[in-house]
Formats: sequence, structure tokens, C-alpha cells
Amino acid sequence: MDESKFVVVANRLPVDRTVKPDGTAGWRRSPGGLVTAIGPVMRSRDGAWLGWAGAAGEKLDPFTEEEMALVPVPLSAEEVELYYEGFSNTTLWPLYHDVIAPPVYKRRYWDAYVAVNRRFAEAAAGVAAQGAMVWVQDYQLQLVPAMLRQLRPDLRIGFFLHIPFPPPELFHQLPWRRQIIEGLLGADLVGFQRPGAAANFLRLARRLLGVRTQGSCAYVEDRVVRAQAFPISVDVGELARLTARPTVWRRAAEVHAGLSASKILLGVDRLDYTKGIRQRLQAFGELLEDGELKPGEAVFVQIATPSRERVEQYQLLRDEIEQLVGRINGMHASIGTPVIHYMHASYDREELAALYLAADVMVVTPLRDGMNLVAKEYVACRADLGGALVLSEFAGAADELRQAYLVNPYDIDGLKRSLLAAIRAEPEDVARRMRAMRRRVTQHDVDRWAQDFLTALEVAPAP
Ligand code: ADQ
Repeated sequence: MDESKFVVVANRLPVDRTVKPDGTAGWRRSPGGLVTAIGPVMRSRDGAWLGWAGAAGEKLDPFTEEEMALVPVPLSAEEVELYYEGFSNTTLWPLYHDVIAPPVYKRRYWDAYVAVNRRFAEAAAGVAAQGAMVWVQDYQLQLVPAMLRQLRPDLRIGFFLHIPFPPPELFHQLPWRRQIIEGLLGADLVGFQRPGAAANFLRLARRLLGVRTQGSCAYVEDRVVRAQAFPISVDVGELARLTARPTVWRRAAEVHAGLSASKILLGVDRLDYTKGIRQRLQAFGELLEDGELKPGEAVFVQIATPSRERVEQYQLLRDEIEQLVGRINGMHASIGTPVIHYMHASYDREELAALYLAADVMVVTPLRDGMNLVAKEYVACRADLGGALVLSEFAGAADELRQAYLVNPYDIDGLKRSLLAAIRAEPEDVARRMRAMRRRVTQHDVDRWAQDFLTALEVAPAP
């Protein structure tokens, strides 16, 4: 494969393996938002994307798919367990999300994280052309910037963290806290979802490493590292095209007609303990119990995508949510009319868009979330100005979507009040709020996010 002037490094490649109707194996673009955001830039800059192809122990040669040069980085089964399920999702994920679940600190996890990060850095060093721009993604690869800089001081290196970055009070728990900050400081530009996260990072660089900082800059030896917020967004154009399709409108009407309640409340999340699914169901259940809501008045549809199913905390969460759904339905449903419809499944974009259109109230209540794209997708789909958004103040999206019904998901009484207010809101009020939120999301879509980040990286002082 030729050397590339633009390289993306992410835990996963942007494609999933499929079996075609004729039985042969192939690849299909992953549904994730990252490829939507970066795909166009990749094609226009002739870029290469490095990542794991998704099957343990498999070694693949570079290949081209969807007009993108893809470079698979292999992971053994043990590395998937220790680096991915272990350090990434049992140590860093809970630590970076307010320790909602207790993080597990195991030296074996850390060793695997270092080894895998080194493999990614070496692979990137091997495909990047002289002076190329390399964009490293997310918490699984925080050591890559410094490792790569050591191998290739000529590169311009950017890093973007998709999840929150914790305050020093929590980050200090991490036995390898210095190494992580050193790893990130290898980049020229470190991007976060919220300004507070960038501030946390700069504070940690000062405290742990004695680095001098001023404004958004950290001075590391003879280099300047900038830390700044670049709030990610959604592909507004794609969602507008989807919701303009008559099939999607018909499906939305069908969903509404099929549910025997005047208002539909909707939750769409990966099944993750950070998403506050329990809190929102509890609030809904209590409204029915108090008699403030009648079963025919509102129905809750909760779609939960299976996620990280080999990690114990996720198995426990699934049991807990399913028990709660069962309990609330057991108390308030009648034959043929459950009060909660719960689906443990992944849906395609068209069905998701139809559900967004059918939902009178979108309920997004994470206990902590880097951004939360579901909230922005809902807003992007509601060109009709219908639909109220209940949004946790602990989601990055709350910085921009100020006209949502903002809630503290830990405050169940407050959550109940906001749900009721959203259910009973006057259409003019709903439209006024939605119009303002749409203005924001339309002007700051995912394309703008990628452009803003890459422009900032381009103007970073040359290495
Ligand atoms: P996630 O934690 O995965 O992302 P989110 O931002 O909500 O959370 O993105 C989820 C995506 O998956 C959305 O595009 C949504 O439509 C889709 N999705 C969810 N449930 C689905 C289902 N049942 N079927 C089909 N699709 C479904 C991480 C961070 C976030 C940050 C993003 C992007 O945790 O805070 O916003 O990265 O940076």
C-alpha cells in the first residue's frame, strides 16, 4: 500500500464483515457515526484508516472498501479480553464516566493496553507519508500520540476523545495516570467534546507533569500542545433525506396507530449503565403508580442495543433493566397493552428515523455522556417542529440544546416533573423549542465538526 498523507487511527475499522446472498464473504460500512463524519474527508484526502477488523486472532492484508484504504491491525483473543474488554471498558470507561460503576485496576489490563497501543503506533508510522496528518480516535488509544511522535517526529498528530474527560479528583485514582497524560501530550491538538474536559486535561498536565499551560496551550519541551472542545454532531443532510421519504412517514404513522396511547415516549441507547435507562423507567413507573399518568395517556418505547455483552457489568445491567420493565408492566399493563415496549435490538437507520418521527417525547437521560448523538439525531429528524426533548444536563449535548427540558437524572422527582411537562406541553411551546434547537444542530453538523478539527490541526505549529 502507498504511503498516505492523511491517516485515521481508531480501535475499529469502519466496516463490518457480511455474508453476501451468494454465500461469499464481504464487507459493509459500519452504521457508526464516525465513518459518516470522516468518510468524506478520507476520500477527498486519499486517506488510510487503521483499525481492528473485529475478529480475534485474524491477520488480514490492507484492502480497499467503500473507496477507503483500510489497514487491519490484528488483536489476539487475549488482547481483546485484556486491552478492549479489560482496560478500555472495565477500567477507563467507568473512570471517565464519573465512576458510576467501580473501575477495575489490573496490571495485566494495563500491560495489554500498552502493547496494543504500541502496535497501532507502529502500524501508523508504517503507512504515514512524510509530514502526514494523523488523527487518532478515542480512549482505547490514548498512548498512541506519544508513541507515534517518538517513531515519527515529522508527523502532525491530532487526537479526539469521544467520551468525557474526568476531573483530577477522579482521574488521580488511575495507577497509570502520568503515562496517560504523557501519551496524549504527544499530539499537537487534543480535542474534547466539552470545554470543561479540555480544562480538566490541562489541569492534570500541570499537576502531574509540571507542564506549563496558558489558555488552551500546554508547553511541552519545545512543542505546543493545544487542548480544545470540538463538539461532535450528526449528519443532518442524511437524516433530512431519510425523514423526507414517504415510507418513513408511513412507518411512523403505523407505529403511532399501533400503540394504544395518545403520547409516545422514546428511549434509544446502547444498553450501557451510563445512559440512565433505569432512572427514566423508574420515573415513568412512578408517574403511573401515583396516578399522575393514566396507562392510555402515554406509552414508553425503549430500544436498547446489545453492547459489550462479555463484560460482567453489562450482563448485570441487562438483568436489572429487564426486571424493572417486567415489574412496571406487571403492575400497569393490561392484556395487549403494555405500558413499556422494550426491545433489546439494533435497528436500521430508516426504522430509527421512523421512531424519532413517531415519538412525542424523546427521553435522553444519561448519568454522564461525552455528547449523545441520539439527542441531536432526534432534533435533526423533526423538521415538522413536533416532539419534545427531555435531556440530561450531564450529556455534552446539553451545552448546545439549551431549549430541551433539561434534567438531573439522579433527581427522580425532577425527572417526573419534566416528563409530565414535556408530555403536556402546548404545541406552540414544543415548536418554539424545537426551532431553536434545530438552528443549532443544522449550523453545527458533523461535517463542520470534522472541518473545524482538521483546520485547527493544520494551523498547529509545524513539528
Ligand atoms: P455512544 O455511547 O455509542 O457514543 P451516542 O452518541 O448516543 O452514544 O451514539 C449512539 C449511536 O448509535 C447513535 O447514532 C444512535 O442512533 C445509534 N443507536 C443507538 N441505539 C441504537 C439501536 N437500537 N439501533 C440502531 N442504532 C442505534 C460515544 C460517546 C457519546 C458520543 C459518541 C460520538 O459515548 O457520548 O456522542 O461516541 O462521539
